[in-house]
Amino acid sequence: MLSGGEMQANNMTHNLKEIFGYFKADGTFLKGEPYGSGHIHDTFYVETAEVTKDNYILQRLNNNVFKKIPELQENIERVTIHLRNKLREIPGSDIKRECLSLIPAIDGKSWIRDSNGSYWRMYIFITNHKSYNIVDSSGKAFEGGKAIGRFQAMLADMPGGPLHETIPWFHNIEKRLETFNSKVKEDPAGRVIFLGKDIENVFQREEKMKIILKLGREGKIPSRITHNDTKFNNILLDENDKALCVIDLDTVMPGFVHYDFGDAIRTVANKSPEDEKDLSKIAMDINLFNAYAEGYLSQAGSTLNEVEKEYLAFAPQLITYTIGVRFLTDYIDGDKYFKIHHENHNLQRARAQLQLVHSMEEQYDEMRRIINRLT
Ligand code: ADP
Ligand code: GN1
Ligand code: MG
Repeated sequence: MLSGGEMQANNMTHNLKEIFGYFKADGTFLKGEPYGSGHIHDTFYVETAEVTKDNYILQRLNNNVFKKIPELQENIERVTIHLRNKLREIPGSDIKRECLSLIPAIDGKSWIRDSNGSYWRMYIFITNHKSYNIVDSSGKAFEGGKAIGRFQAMLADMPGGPLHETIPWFHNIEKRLETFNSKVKEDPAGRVIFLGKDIENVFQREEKMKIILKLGREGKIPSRITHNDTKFNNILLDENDKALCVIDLDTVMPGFVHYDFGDAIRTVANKSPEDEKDLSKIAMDINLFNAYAEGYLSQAGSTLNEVEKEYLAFAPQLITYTIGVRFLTDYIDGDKYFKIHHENHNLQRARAQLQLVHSMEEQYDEMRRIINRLT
C-alpha cells in the first residue's frame, strides 16, 4: 500500500480511494488490497470504515481481453437484473449474497474510466463465502454442480434478445486451432523449437474435438445462455460449503451446455492445481466427476435433450483441451493474454491441461456409464 489509498498492481499505481469515490457506494473507503487469483482482471477488496456497511470488490477491467467494455457491462447488468428478479420470487433468498450486485457510478453507468484510460467496475463484496481452487470432497463438487445447473436454469427465460458476444468464438475450437496453427508458423517469441511433443499432443486430437461444433451446426444441440468460465473459483460456496453464488459473469453469452459442464469438471475433478508441474500427479477423480454431474443434473437434467446428455461425458475433454491449446498459444505468443507468475507459467499450465485430457480419455467409458445412470 502506498499513501492515501494508492495501490500498485501490474506496474501501475492506482488511487483506489479516488476510484471508489466515482461510485455510489454506501460507506467510507478505509483500505484496499489485491484479491483473489483470477487470470484476467486486477481485482481489489475494498473495506469500508463502517462495520455495518458493505465492503466491495473493485476491478480494473482487462480491455486487452474484452474489447467492448460497455457491451460487456450491459450483459452483466441484464444478467444480474434477471437473476435478482428470479431470487425475489424464492422465499428466504439472500439476494446480496446469491447474486452479484453492480454498484452504479455517479453518472449512472455501471463502469467508469479513470484518467489513465483504465476501465473500472465495482460489486458488493459477498460476505462469508468460501472459494476454492481445488475441490477435496464430493459434497463440494455436488454443490458446484447444483450452482451451475441452477444458474443455467434461471437464465433460460431471460428476456430481451441475445447477449453480446463479449469474446467472439470464445470456445470455438476450430477458431482456436486456426490461431494456434498460425502462431506456431509465426513463432513470435522463438519458443516453438522447444515444443515438439506439446504441439504433437495438440495435433493428435484435433479432429475428435470438433464434434460439439458439428452437432451445433446440424441443429442437434441448441445454443443456450451459458456462463462459459465455470472454473471452480468462480463458484462461491457459503460458510457451510453449500452453493451460494456464481461470479465472473464476463463471458455469459450464447453457448452449448457442454462448455460449462466441461470447464467445471476440468477444475472440480482435477485433484491437482491447474498449473501442476509434476505431471505424474495429474488425474481426473471419477468420484468428483460423479458428484458434480449429480448436482448439475439435479437442476438442469430435465431441460437437456438426448444428444446434449449423450455428449456430456465428452465435454470435459473438449474444454480441457481447448484451454490447454489457449495456454500453449499464449506461451508461443510471448504471454500476452493470461496473467503469469513466472516465465514458463503458460507452458506449465498447458502441459498440465493436456495431461488431464489424457486422464479423461482413459476414464471416458466410466464417465459415460455414470452419465447414463444419472440420466
Ligand atoms: P477474473 O476474471 O480475473 O477471474 P473475477 O471476476 O473472477 O476475475 O474475480 C477474481 C476473484 O475475486 C474471484 O475469483 C473471487 O475470489 C473474487 N470476487 C470477485 N467478485 C467477488 C464478489 N462480488 N464478492 C467476493 N469475492 C469476489
Ligand atoms: C480465465 O477469468 P478467470 O481467471 O476466471 C479465462 C478462462 C480460462 C481460465 C483458466 C475471459 O478465467 O477462459 O478457462 O482463465 N477467462 C477468460 O484458468 O479468458
Ligand atoms: Mg475468475
